[in-house]
Amino acid sequence: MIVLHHLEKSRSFRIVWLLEELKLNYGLDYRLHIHKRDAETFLAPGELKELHPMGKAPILSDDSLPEGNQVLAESALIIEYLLKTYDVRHLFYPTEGQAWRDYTFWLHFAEGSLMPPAVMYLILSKAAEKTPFFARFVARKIRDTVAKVILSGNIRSALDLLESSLVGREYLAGAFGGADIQMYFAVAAVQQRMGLENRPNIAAWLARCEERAGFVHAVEASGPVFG
Ligand SMILES: N[C@@H](CCC(=O)N[C@@H](CS)C(=O)NCC(=O)O)C(=O)O
Repeated sequence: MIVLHHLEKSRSFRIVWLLEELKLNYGLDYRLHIHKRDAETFLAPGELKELHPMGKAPILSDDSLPEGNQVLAESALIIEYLLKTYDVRHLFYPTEGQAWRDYTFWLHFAEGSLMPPAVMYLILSKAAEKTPFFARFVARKIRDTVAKVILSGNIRSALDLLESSLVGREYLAGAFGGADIQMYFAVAAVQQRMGLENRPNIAAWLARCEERAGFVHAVEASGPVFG
């Protein structure tokens, strides 16, 4: 049995979505365990640390793996594992050529290049909002300066690259697949916090992702992606 430990309103939504796509196409069954965030800190609850030393979601276990190695963390690994093991018709991942290079690039770009500045911006924003009133102006100034000097430039470059990569194509590696799932969360998070400015190809790609039955089922199963 596959068990997914999902943290509410988090990037582990990706894996719920992928599992729903696999369920629709292959009848793959899985159990979903939804963990609540700490109301005060918004962090993951301590119980995730009992499953994996990092204590972050997603965490997936599959009892068809060898004993002692049944627990997986990191969204990119989990996506690769699920596709290599269960997507036997290669519906969601290309295995060679430019399509494979595009798939692998975006699979890693999401966590390696786009999420770090996006999360940093989110943390600075949250810190500014939690700062006592008399010092909040200063905290916001720090956030805006860091955002202007480092974060916005990196995020803008990432969005520009994505926008141009989507010219004339519906999905990141040609056909819909694991790379779209991995990137969707990162891009939708940026859209939520900072907006996309005028990037019609990205907006159309996000909408295409959200229309998929697998995406809709994943939201039904796990709740809203953001909160
Ligand atoms: N690179 C990891 C990141 C995992 C991660 O940071 N997960 C977040 C979910 S958005 C988490 O569990 N945050 C709660 C916490 O850090 O306590 C992945 O892609 O799986």
